[in-house]
Amino acid sequence: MSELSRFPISPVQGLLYGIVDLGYVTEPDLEKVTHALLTGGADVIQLRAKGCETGKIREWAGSLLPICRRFSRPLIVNDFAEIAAEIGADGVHIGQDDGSLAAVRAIVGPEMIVGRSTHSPEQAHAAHLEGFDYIGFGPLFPTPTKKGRPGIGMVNIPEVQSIVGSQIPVFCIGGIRRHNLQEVLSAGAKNVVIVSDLLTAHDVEAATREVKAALGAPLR
Ligand code: TZP
Ligand code: MG
Repeated sequence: MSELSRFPISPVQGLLYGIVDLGYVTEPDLEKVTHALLTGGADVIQLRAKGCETGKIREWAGSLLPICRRFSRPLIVNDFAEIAAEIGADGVHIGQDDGSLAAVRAIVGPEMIVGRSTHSPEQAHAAHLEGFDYIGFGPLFPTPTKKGRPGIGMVNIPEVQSIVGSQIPVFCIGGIRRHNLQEVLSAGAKNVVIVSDLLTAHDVEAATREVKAALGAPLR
C-alpha cells in the first residue's frame, strides 16, 4: 500500500466495509445496526442516506461517530463532504459524478479518507492516479440497493486488484451476498462491501461474523 494512503487499516485485504443504508434501516435502529455490524467485525462503516434531509444526515452521522470510535473503526459519510468535515468524521465517499478529489479536499482537508466509486478498470486506475484513498469497484451484479445499474461482472477484478489493489484498498461491491461470496473471492476480490444481505439478515451481527470468517481475519 502506498505510504501516501490515509487508509488506517493494514494490510488491506480481508476487509469488510459495512454500509448503514437508510434504504434498509429505519432511524430508530441506526445505532443498534451500526453496533451489530461492528460487533460482527465490520472494518469500516459508511452512512448512506440517499434523498434524506442533510440536517438529519448530520445528526445521524454525529450519533454513529462515537460508536465507530469505540470500536476504533472509521466512519465514512456518503456524498456530503461538508457534513464529514463538520462532525469530524473519518472520511467521505463520492461517486463518479460528484466532482474532483481536489474539490473534496478543499472542504475536508488533507487528512480525511476520501473514497471513490468506480465502475470500470479505467475509472479504477484514474481514481488511484488522482489520489483517492480507496475505491469501490462495481456493481459486480445488478442490485436493488442501486437500481437501474448493469452488473460489470467479475472478469476485471484480478487486474484492478493487482494494479490498484497493491496501492490502495479495492472494495468489490454490488450484489455480493453470503451465498456468492466464495465465488467473488475466487474471482480475485480481497475486500468487499455488503449492504442488503447484512442489513436484511435476521441477525445482523451473526451474518457479519460469517462474512468476516469467510474473508479471513486480517492481521492488524
Ligand atoms: N454502489 C455500487 S453497488 C452499491 C453501491 C452503493 C450497492 C451495494 O449494495 P448491495 O445490497 O450489497 O448489493
Ligand atoms: Mg454520490
